[in-house]
Amino acid sequence: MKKALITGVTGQDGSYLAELLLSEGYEVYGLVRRKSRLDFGNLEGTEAKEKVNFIFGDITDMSAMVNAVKESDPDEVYNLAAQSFVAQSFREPVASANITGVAAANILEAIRTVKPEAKYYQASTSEMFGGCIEDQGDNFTGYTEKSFFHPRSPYGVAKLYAHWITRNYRESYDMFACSGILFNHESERRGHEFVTRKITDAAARIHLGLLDHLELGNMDAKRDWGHSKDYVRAMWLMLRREAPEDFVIASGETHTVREFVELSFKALGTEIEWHGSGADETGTDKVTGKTIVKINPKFYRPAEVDLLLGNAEKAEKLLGWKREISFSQLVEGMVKNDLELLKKEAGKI
Ligand code: NAP
Ligand code: F7E
Repeated sequence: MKKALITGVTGQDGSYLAELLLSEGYEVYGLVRRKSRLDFGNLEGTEAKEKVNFIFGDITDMSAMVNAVKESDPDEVYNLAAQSFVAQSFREPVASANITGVAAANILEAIRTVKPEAKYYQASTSEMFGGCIEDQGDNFTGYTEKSFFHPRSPYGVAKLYAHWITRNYRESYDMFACSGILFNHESERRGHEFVTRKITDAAARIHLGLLDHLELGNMDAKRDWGHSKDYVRAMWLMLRREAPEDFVIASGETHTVREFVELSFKALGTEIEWHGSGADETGTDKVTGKTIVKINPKFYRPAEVDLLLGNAEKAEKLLGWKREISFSQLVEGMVKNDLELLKKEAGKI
């Protein structure tokens, strides 16, 4: 029986990855932070929670990571733990650097000293590319493993450190250490602070009469969105290879935040009409004329990632990876899930 250690097991990806590895017959160990209130995040209420062996520790603590590797004796280590919210990284640049960046070295060093033959996966990100239109030039067909990096947030800068230290351990110590450069991926388990879940939750609330309108920042930003379930499969496939290599994982489509809003409301039978531009833009319900979307500049970022589009050709060829959940299925699934959750909640009251 193979053994895997997952940091960030309570998060969106960590919970789906734990379920995938358990279904593949792995013994799964999950690193959990000590909190004042015991909380297993996205694993709460799942069958996986009963099967995962939890180890308490913080990835910023080197000794905790040595203990975690000793206790789990893993064949594979997936480092998914991070301060993963880009907007927050502008408010907490140093904490983000320590958790999202430098802590990767704690884990790599723990593996090197305790179990150097263990395979390591680093959760790298499309944020490292930065998405500047000027960088992309004409005939841009998407970022690949060979594209250059230009991170536009403290989060992106921190992730770039983790990305390079992973490559450095591979080249210096011949360790199986690789990175998946994953583009945005969402799901019914996405945190409510991210734009997709904020939109699907608000659309469901507005539909049920629980919220007046939704407030957003930059609706022109474009993202390459996929489903987390498809993306965690790619992580596992990367560690099944004979030799470590980095891979871009993306859907190959890009959509604006505005399109995500339109599709979310459409899933509930509401068509939106847009008026004005910039901070004055509003979205109204085509039938009732009521304003249901407004701009609030407080959600703008000091530096924005304008357009993300990935090219996952290498992963498709060498890993046999293909996404199975389309953009419209992703949006509809998230909206329906939020509607059900809110109805259940209302039933309880
Ligand atoms: P997420 O839902 O925010 O989960 C982050 C996880 O990290 C949580 O389990 C959190 O634990 C844990 N964590 C945070 N700080 C920690 C610390 N100091 N010590 C130990 N654990 C800590 O993130 P996600 O969306 O699943 O993403 C997984 C990874 O992929 C992250 O590294 C993210 O940066 C990266 N990534 C995500 C995307 C995406 O679009 N989702 C794209 C590219 C890369 P708590 O439950 O205690 O908070
Ligand atoms: O923002 C715009 C915002 O916070 C997406 C993380 O998983 O993916 C994620 O980072 C876009 C940005 O995700 C609001 O300005 C407009 O352009 O959902 P987000 P993100 O920043 O792309 C990458 C790949 C990761 O690695 C990260 O860990 O939406 N936007 N209005 C808004 N964003 C938010 N959050 N809230 C708004 O009201």
